[in-house]
Formats: sequence, C-alpha cells, structure tokens
Amino acid sequence: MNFNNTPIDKNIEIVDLSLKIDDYLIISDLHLGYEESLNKEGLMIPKFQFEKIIKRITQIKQSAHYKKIIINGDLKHEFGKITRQEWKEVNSFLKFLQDNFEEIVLIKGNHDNFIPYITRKLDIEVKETFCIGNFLILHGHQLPKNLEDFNQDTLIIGHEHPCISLRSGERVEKIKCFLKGEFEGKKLIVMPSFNFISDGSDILHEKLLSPFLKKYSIDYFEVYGIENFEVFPFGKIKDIIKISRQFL
Ligand SMILES: [Mn+2]
Repeated sequence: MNFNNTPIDKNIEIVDLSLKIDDYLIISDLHLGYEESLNKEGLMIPKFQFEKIIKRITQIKQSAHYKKIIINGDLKHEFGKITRQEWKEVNSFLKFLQDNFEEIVLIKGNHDNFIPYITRKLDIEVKETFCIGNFLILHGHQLPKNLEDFNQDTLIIGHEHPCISLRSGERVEKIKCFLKGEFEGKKLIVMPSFNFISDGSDILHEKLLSPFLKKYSIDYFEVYGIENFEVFPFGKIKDIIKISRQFL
C-alpha cells in the first residue's frame, strides 16, 4: 500500500482513513456488528468487517510510530441493544487494542449506549470529549453545551461518514473523504468512517447529519478524498459542485 501522509493542518496528518496527532492514531465510526443488523433486515452480506478493520489498523500502525489510539465514537452499530455479533466483536476488538496500544481512548457516539458494560470489564474509560493540545475530539452528533469553555481551536468530529460521489463516464464512484472548515470561530475537521460496508453519506447530494455541519453553509470546506490508502486534496466543495455541474 502507498501511504502519502498529508498534513491537514499544523501538527495533524491524514493517514489513510485515520488522523495522526503526535503518537495518537485516531479513527471513527467503525460500526462493528453492522452486518448482523443488515442480515436481520434481510440483506444477506457476509461478516467481513472485523478482520478488515484489524488488518487496516495494523497496516496504518506499521506506517508510523503510534503508541495510543482514539476511537471517535460509534464503535458498534445497534442503538438500543447489543447483539451477539457486536458483543463478541467489540470484546475482541478492545482486546486487540489493549495488546497493541499503550493507551486507548473511547469517545462515546450515538450508537454506543451499551458499550460501558463491556469497557468496564476491560477497565477502559468511555469519554464524551478528549483533548490533545489544541485539538478537541468529539463524536459530533450533538453540540456540547459548554463548547465555549474549551479553549482548543480545532474540533475533530466523526458521525457524518462523509463521502463524495464522482462521476466517471456512466459510473458513479463514491469516495470517502475528510472535510476541513470552520465552526463558530474554531477550525473543524470531519473524519470519514472506518467502516467498510458503506462508503458513507454523499455530502454533495444527501442531507447533512451533524449539527456542526447543518448550521452554516459548508461550501468553503476543503475536501480530502481517500482512495486505496492515498490522500487526494480535491479543493473546496463549491468548486467541486461547479465542476460537477459542467458534466451533468
Ligand atoms: Mn454517529
């Protein structure tokens, strides 16, 4: 694989679908157990995520010196309950992290209701937010009431699962992406999902989910597409829209 680590701002790099700050590896929205919940809806897809996620983390970890890992929410998929697949996978996933990282930070997402039952046993703490220097990391499904109490100037969120669809001939290709913009005087970085069942939601054509993105226009946000471990800076959303209109 061909990693081309790309700075997205000062002291922070995009590495494949993850971010790197110091020796922290940050990933978001794994949605373990997604297959089982699709199977229940009648969509028969095999269970492959878990292995793929472990392999991908291992590949990223080999590319640089990481001691710590942050999961920025939605480690598992189901809201209300925890399914058998989730229980098993979340448990072995956290054990994998304990074997491979000195520090594990779990940030609570909106899908993570039952996570504390598992993490308590493994002695892992679940947090609402986590700070590294100037960076405030949070899932992004809701605006924290005390956002102004944080003096960090850069917010890092997940939740949105951003991707963009690019047309090439008759084919439409969906590409996961990072977004960089602003929110109320702070910089805002949105992470793609570290989940291989769905590309995510198309920020050019679908409704935005996160309150961090719904409040103001995202036309001036920068897009960094990720394809095959590589980072492709695509420019601003308004320019991508302009170009894509020329081909419709
Ligand atoms: Mn979420």
